[in-house]
Amino acid sequence: MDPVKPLNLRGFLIYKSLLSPAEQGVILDDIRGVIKQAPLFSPITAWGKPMSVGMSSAGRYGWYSDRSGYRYERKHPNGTPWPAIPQSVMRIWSAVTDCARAPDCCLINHYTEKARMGLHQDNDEQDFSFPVVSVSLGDEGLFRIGGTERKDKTESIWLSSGDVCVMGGSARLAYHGIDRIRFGSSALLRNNGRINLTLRVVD
Ligand code: MD6
Ligand code: FE
Repeated sequence: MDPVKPLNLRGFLIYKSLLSPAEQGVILDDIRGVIKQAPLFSPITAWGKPMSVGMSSAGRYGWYSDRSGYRYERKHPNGTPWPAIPQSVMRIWSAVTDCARAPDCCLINHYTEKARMGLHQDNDEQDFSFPVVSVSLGDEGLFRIGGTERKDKTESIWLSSGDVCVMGGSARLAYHGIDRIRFGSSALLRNNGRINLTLRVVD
């Protein structure tokens, strides 16, 4: 892991191939361990529809959604505390941010062939001066980036396995989403698909 000058797309800093295949393998094993304790589930949106993306979390908080809205919870829906964020993932945060604080949530998003994530802002956290760091593993995902208003113009970039993206500063509240997955484009996951990790400081 050797962060060189990132690509800057509207304030989103994108480190292409920051993680070597060996590093990706270690992280994936660690995430599999997390998911064993805290199985993936499909959160229900405020509109009552299950999301197409499977989710779980590690850390003091996990992201959760149901008909009462989006929020952070201390426990998995099965009633157990979220597992700790693996060291292999914590190291990425230290490599690409200069934050004194460690993240207290690692949200795990799992995409199968038809899954997508609509344009959204990450605004359920308390202090937007901390960045959100995202890690892509497995199949490529088409990442759409806009501005701080939903109507703002957008542009897209394919995120590949091992890419790391930092959303901070003026981009912290920018709209973004995943339009589609190039299913089968990576051999990292046994059954294909894409895993995205996002690290956040919550409270
Ligand atoms: C994804 N990512 O890449 C979805 N959020 O699957 C996000 O929603 C995201 O990539 C905040 C910061 C970076 C991200
Ligand atoms: Fe997001």
